[in-house]
Amino acid sequence: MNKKAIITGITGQDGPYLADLLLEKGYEVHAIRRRGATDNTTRIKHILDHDNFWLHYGDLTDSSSLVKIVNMVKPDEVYNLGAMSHVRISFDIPEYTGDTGGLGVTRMLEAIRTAGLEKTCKFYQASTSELYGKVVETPQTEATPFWPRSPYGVAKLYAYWMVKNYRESYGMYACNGILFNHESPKRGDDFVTQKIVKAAIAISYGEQDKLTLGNLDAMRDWGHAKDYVKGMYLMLQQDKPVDYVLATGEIHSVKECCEYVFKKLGMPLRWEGNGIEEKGFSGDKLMIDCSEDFYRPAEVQLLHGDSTKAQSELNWEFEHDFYSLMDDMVDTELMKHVEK
Ligand code: NAP
Ligand code: G4F
Repeated sequence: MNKKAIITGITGQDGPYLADLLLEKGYEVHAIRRRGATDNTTRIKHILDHDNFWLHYGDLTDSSSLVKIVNMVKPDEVYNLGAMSHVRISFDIPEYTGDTGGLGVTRMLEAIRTAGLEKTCKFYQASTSELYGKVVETPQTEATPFWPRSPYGVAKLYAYWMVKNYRESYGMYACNGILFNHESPKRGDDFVTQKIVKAAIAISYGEQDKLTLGNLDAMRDWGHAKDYVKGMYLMLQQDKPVDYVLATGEIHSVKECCEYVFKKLGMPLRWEGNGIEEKGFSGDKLMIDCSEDFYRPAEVQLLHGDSTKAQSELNWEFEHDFYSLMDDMVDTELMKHVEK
């Protein structure tokens, strides 16, 4: 019998990569999508007709839909990737962010329990390095204390503890993957790496004048989503549920990301000014400036992960470093431009 998995967040970045991986492994994949006024299945077009892939309408804010789907599918594994995942926007919609990313996890765990599957169904929670927020030690490991700095981070902290609580209270195989930033050609347009890639290409084609960003000095540990979904899968294939950090251990600033991408497109950058006044030029042309609009009320300045535990206990490996990640994103976006 094929294993059955439910994935929430199938229309986002990670969902499609995880679905590809599980389908390759012979799983029957049931994915939950929200109804949208516009088509939100662009990233899963290639698997919509796959014999082992099913889409169900549901919502993490709607218990009845989750209960119905879990009861019908009776999954072996649930990967809970659904959330309002944009940190800055979580300050604009804090209540909804908590409802989806926090309470949504409890709803999903309860759906599994009420279906009587708590001893057989394994649960993966998409936890995050945003839990570390105002970091108290560097690099961050599974033992580093948390200090979230946004409604998003706080919602995910509640979810993190609910997962632990269901593990301790009901003996559920439930674990948190504490994932550092991971990107890909499927990354949403309003996250910084994709925003930089798309703007730099549009500027190089004369379709956009300049790029406006927020905190250029923020540092992130950026990996490739394709590598990270393999870690999610591995976390559910062990004898015991354990929480793991996934990270590359390599950090770069937003400014370095701009420098690499613009240089790759033949527009090397030089910088003038500081803070909000800092500007990036190529030759004499203004390419990048900054605006308060893209800062957060509380910034997370540095995230730097240590994934030694996942590497040694799960044999998790990542193929992509920062440069090959950015190359993949730029090359894919360039190809789309050529095909337009
Ligand atoms: P993403 O691209 O923003 O995708 C989020 C997904 O959640 C989308 O499919 C979205 O559906 C769905 N969703 C939002 N609200 C929902 C609701 N109320 N009910 C059901 N589904 C809902 O995020 P991602 O980058 O793939 O990340 C996947 C998960 O990992 C998220 O939980 C994120 O917080 C977490 N995470 C991400 C990173 C990272 O660097 N990418 C790092 C750590 C943790 P729509 O298309 O309908 O909006
Ligand atoms: O790409 P970002 O929006 O990602 P952020 O805030 O680190 O969050 C992502 O990673 C988390 C894991 O650590 C996930 F949990 C979360 O769901 C999401 O996937 O911003 C990266 C950095 C930030 O410091 C931000 O202040 O880039 C800085 N930045 C500078 N200018 C900008 C911009 N970010 C965005 N989105 N847009 C800008 O114009």
